[in-house]
Amino acid sequence: MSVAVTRRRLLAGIAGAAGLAGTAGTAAWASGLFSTDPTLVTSDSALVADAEAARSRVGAATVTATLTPRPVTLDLGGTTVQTWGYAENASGPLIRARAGDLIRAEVVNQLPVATSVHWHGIALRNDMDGVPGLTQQPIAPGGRHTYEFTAPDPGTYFYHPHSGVQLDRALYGVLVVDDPAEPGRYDTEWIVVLDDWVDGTGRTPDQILSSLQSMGGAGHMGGMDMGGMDMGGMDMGGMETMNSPLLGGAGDVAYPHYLINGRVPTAPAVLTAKPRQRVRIRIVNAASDTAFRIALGGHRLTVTHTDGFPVTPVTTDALLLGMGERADVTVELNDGVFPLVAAAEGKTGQALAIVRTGTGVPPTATGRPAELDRQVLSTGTLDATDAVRLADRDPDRTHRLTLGGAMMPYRWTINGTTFDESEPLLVRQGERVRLEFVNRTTMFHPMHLHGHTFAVAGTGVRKDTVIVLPNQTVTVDLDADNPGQWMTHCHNIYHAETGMMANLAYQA
Ligand SMILES: [Cu+2]
Repeated sequence: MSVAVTRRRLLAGIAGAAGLAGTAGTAAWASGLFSTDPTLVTSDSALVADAEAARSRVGAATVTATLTPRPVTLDLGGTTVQTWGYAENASGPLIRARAGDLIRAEVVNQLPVATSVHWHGIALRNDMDGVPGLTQQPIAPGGRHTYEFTAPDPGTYFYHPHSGVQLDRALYGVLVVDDPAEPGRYDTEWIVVLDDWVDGTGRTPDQILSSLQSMGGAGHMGGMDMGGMDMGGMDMGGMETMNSPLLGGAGDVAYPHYLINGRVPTAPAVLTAKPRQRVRIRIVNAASDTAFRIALGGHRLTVTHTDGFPVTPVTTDALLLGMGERADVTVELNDGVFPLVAAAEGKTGQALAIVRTGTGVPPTATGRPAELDRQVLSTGTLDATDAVRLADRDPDRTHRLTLGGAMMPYRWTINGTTFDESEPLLVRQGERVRLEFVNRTTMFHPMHLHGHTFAVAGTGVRKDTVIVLPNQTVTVDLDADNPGQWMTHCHNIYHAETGMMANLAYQA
């Protein structure tokens, strides 16, 4: 997800980049911060600082963290992998603050490549958004960078690099912003991080990206993976279709492992509580190419939040979460041992954790709770609570983002162009902006917007990442109240990296 630049802005940025010879080398960061385009609110604008000043709270606490992205050896549960991570476990360090707190995170880059940290879902100051080439310089190998921003809204968030396909390693962590007015209608809390895993099993995510591009998805026909080819270093064992009844084309990569909290299903994480306790489960889909269908055997899930923001609670058997989406659910626990399963939607395989409140036979690694095949809820159908509903207002401006692309050649586009050829989508501060995501492909795309939480048309549910199904349109509205330069992109990391990104650009 490195940012290339439009030709126009590249020309504007050359003067600024020239003085930075010797670092990073690519043209990718010759835009944005270094742009001399006077018509745009760049991340170093006084308007960005003004917005932060309005957000900051007198007497707020400061939460500090140090993130050291580095080569690590992880034990996924009998499977040991060499990878890159922020910690010695695949869930990453938890950062926890209260709404309004200042978060100060120092990043010490011990990777052999440049990196960055994006704070996914947070309506933060633009110059801390972590997009190399647009809001900052990349953090060079051996370099340091300090992120400092107010986290205004409570909720479940996460953070990860916005550099290449680094997210598909163990470079992510959860950021929980607690609500000072939390009603606390639960006894305990678990954090559940979902991931699709390949690194250290024979190929790196960068090699998968290369093979997708060079093979052009050979063997894929109309979004269907015919299997059998050497993709991702996996023996796919003959015919495999990556199609889902809920999503259509469900992914481009068959991963060897699916993880909950960094563990494979044969050595699952165990979550413990007492019978009849109410647990709040904060679920984060940190995967790069996999949506998950989640269920807890013997229970129903009451969804209370998605992407940090509250919804009218809905009880369901199972829940579908796309890449980059989060959901908070509450469950009143029965007495016994239960499987918490996240099935890789449209793929073969699943992630597992064990919920234990008493005695019982542990679930098997491949057991499939019946709840997975009952009622399955998609977060985009939830209703916003009145407290977070956007006021009724006609849009001042509408941008249509037509999503295009295919497996062969492996190239994903917005409005017919990859990001490096695209023009910014212009907005002005104070406007109500409508985005129409029009999907003309056979794949689903979880579309994410930085720095804002939009309202999905129809239900008003507030989200920063929304699934757009094949041949469907999802319309969202947002208040342009956070000046700067923001990415909107598919959160399939391979789609984003090969072009499915755009820049929502505030005009001065
Ligand atoms: Cu996509």
